Amino acid sequence: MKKLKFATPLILAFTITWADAALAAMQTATLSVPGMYCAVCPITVKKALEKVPGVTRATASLEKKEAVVTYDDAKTSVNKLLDATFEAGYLAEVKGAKAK
Ligand SMILES: [Cu+2]
Repeated sequence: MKKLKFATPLILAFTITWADAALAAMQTATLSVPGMYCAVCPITVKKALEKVPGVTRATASLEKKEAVVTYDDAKTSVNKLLDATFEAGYLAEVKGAKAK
């Protein structure tokens, strides 16, 4: 599984510099998205997050008013995730981030 995730997207990074690639890791960030108020909101947020290059998985919960995003920190950052939700019309903030 891990090998599959790494193989395609990171080959270029590995080629350019090994050091950069070695620092790359899958991260999971939990974003608080208080502006979600109906059943469509989490879908909009999820789609916006999934469009960010480097994001491998995004889920959004109306109930919890949060989104959980798995991403490659060599390709994107929490700030870019927040930008993406903002562009979709939702202010978000980081609840927590951890290396996976
Ligand atoms: Cu809505």
